Amino acid sequence: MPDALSDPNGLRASIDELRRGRRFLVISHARPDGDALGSQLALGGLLAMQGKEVDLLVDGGSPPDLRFLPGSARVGGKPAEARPPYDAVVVLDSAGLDRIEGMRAAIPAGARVLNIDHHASNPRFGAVNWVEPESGSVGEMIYALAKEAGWALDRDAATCLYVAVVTDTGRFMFPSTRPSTHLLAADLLRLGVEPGPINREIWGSKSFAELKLHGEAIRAVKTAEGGKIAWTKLTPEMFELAGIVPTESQEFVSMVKSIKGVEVAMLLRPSENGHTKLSVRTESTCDAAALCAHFGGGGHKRAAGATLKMSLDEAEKAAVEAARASLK
Ligand SMILES: [Mn+2]
Repeated sequence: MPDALSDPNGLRASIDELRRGRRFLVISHARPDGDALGSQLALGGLLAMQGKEVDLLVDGGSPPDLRFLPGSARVGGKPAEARPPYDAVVVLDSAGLDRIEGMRAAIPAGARVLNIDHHASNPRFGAVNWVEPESGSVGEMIYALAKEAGWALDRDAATCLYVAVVTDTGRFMFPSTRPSTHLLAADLLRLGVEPGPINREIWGSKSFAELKLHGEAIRAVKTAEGGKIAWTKLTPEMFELAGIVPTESQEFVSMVKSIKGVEVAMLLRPSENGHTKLSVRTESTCDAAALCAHFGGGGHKRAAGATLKMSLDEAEKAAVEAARASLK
């Protein structure tokens, strides 16, 4: 990798751990995104190719929109599907151990945890920790791990890593995109990855109902601070009108962020128990992770989230106030 790793010791310790063990459990965060599930499947494939036994688990299983990933049918969704003992449990793309939610029950008491992540706020909860906050995705870390260990990627693992990278870098558009990110993508394409069909699966597979929900969300956009802050909220009425429940919010908040001059873009939507989920995307003038930490959430500097224990309307007021305060 031409861009230096900030934690090369973490990488070496991770490889040692994976070389030494024979049986592994690999877990990614609940309701996995492309980076979480793609990294999980790629690492699972790499370990299997080294003759290791690997179980893959994620709370709730593979989400329907990522079932096009090769191997995704192998991912279990219930803790009872774990088959201990394991030499180590690998936790991926999780800013804290709580991010794996119900899958904590799958980790045997006293198990060695290997924590591989790219969130700056990661509290190093593992026995072995490899954290690279400069990395745009965990997918890039798994690629670096394969290179360093001398483990060859097959086409399926390459496809999973490509999905991890292309989603977590916002199609190579987030500031976390580095020269090494594009070199890695080039290498994955040489291994047979087809970007066209993948992009169609991820961004070109909306139902008409989802598109209608997007329309409603656009109609509801509001702005403040002369257009520097923009937000929208998805109400239960909108979901009813469209007849769906989206599993993912990245596209809605990116849409708000695409307005010229917007420095803080926010999406509010209902979550369980009458609480509200907040997603934030920002320019360099505002730290999204700090804004969300205010509500007990977290994430990256330009992309973060939180769950507010408030109604949609109360959360809207609180989030806009916090956005105002956080603008430098
Ligand atoms: Mn990630």
